[in-house]
Amino acid sequence: MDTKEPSEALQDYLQKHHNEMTKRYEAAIREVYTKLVVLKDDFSTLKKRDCISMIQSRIKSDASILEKLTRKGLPIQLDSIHSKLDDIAGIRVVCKFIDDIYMLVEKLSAQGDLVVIETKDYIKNPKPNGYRSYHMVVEVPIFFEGVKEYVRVEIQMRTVAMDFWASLEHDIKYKKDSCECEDIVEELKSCADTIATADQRMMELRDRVLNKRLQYQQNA
Ligand code: 0O2
Repeated sequence: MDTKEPSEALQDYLQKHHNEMTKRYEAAIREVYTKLVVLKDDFSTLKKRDCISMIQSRIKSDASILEKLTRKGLPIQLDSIHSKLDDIAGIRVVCKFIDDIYMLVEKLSAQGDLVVIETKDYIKNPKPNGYRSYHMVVEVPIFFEGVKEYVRVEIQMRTVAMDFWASLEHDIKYKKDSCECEDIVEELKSCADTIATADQRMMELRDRVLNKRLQYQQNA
C-alpha cells in the first residue's frame, strides 16, 4: 500500500516525469516566443524603433507548483496542474512604452492559431499595492507524436519602468519575509504611482519628438 502524502507522491511524479512534462510547456513557450519576435521585427521595420526590450521565459518549478495547488485548495494531482494552473509556462515581455503593450496584445489576439483564454489588465486596473502589468493566458496548438494538444502559456507584458518596480518589490518582499508594514506598503504604492506617471510622460515626450520630426521633414 502506498503510504505517501499526496504532495510527496506528486513531487515524486514531477521529478520522474520532469522532462516529459516540461517538453510540452517548452514547446509552447517557443511558439509564443517566435510570434513575439516576428511582431517585434515587423514593428521595427515599419516604425524604425523597437517595441520590445526583453523577453524572458520560465517553467514553474515543482516547489512552486505544489505551493500554488495547496494555496488554491486544489487536489494535489497531476490533472490539476494541466487543467487548473495557467502559468506553468510563463513569458515576460518587457516593452518600451505602454502603447507598445496594447499593440502587441491586439496583434497576438488576432492570430488565428492562438486562443486567448483570459486577460487581466493591471495597467488600467492596478493591484492595490501598485503592481502594473498586462496578463494574458493563451493556448497554442502543439503536435506531440502526431496528436494536436493545446498548451497554455501565461504572458506578462509590462514596460521597462513597470518591470523595474515589480522586480524590486518582489525582492524587497521576499527578503523582508512578506513584511506587510503599512508604511512600506504605502511607500511601494507611491513609487508605483510615480513610475506610472513617468511612463505616461515618456510616451507623450516620444509623440512630441515624432511630431516635431514630422514638421521638420514637411518644412524641409
Ligand atoms: P512567479 O515566480 O512570477 O511565477 P496567483 O498566481 O495565484 O498568485 P493569479 O490571480 O492567478 O494569482 O495571478 P495574477 O494576479 O495574474 O499574477 C500572478 C503573477 O503575476 C505572479 O506570479 C507574479 O509574477 C506577478 N505578480 C502579480 N502580482 C504581483 C505583485 O504584486 N508584485 C510582483 N512583483 N509580481 C506580481 P507568481 O506565481 O506569484 O510568481
